[in-house]
Amino acid sequence: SISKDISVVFVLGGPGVGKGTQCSKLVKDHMFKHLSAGDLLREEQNKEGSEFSEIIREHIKNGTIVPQEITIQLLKNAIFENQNKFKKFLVDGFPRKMDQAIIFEEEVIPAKLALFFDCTKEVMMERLMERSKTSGREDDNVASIEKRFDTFVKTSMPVIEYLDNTRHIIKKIDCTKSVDEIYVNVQEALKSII
Ligand code: UP5
Ligand code: MG
Repeated sequence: SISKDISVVFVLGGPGVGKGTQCSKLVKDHMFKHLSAGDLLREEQNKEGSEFSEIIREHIKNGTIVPQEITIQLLKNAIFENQNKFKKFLVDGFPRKMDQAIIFEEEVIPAKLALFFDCTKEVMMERLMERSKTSGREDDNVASIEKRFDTFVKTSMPVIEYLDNTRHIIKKIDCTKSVDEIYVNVQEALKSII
């Protein structure tokens, strides 16, 4: 089972806002284990013989949310496998739908904090179009990006509001700035943990 001594931080925000970028910096400086839900899903999608490949591929291409039981199982396994080595976990890009938030905090572990990376759509689109030149990601094209934005606004913003108004664990960070300026604010927001 999952140890009660670990700290989980949710890292949330729209597509291309810079979740992965900031998590990589925290890993270098502060001994976090970084778990990106999207990366875990892409890895499962590419695993030979996975019964979930097709369903994951379809959801990622359409920018919709993979059924929560698949993602929660992947996260739970990854935390379990790493909890002897790490005490602090960055859960990046999750939860992004209400059912995921409720079930994860009930059945896996409640988060200590949640970062909300806030940015304009124009800036996020620009970052993703730049990344699309080299990322090889099947969802880095204008049609998929528009769908990811839609899902973020309709389905994921309510989770951020719940974590803010009901759980009181949201720290909002302006992510229109440079990577290093944002990182100063990220570390400040996490000072009770790092
Ligand atoms: N960049 C970063 N910060 C910058 C800055 N301050 N200034 C200038 N450039 C900056 O950054 C994106 C690009 O911007 C990079 O080129 C970076 O160098 C530059 P990155 O750090 O990669 O942004 P990130 O927020 O991680 O963007 P990502 O595309 O990964 O976010 P998404 O939330 O869209 O993608 P994710 O991988 O989390 O999810 C993909 C899909 O998986 C979802 O759409 C969904 O279909 C599925 N999914 C689920 O179904 N359930 C889940 O729980 C999670 C995912
Ligand atoms: Mg990412």
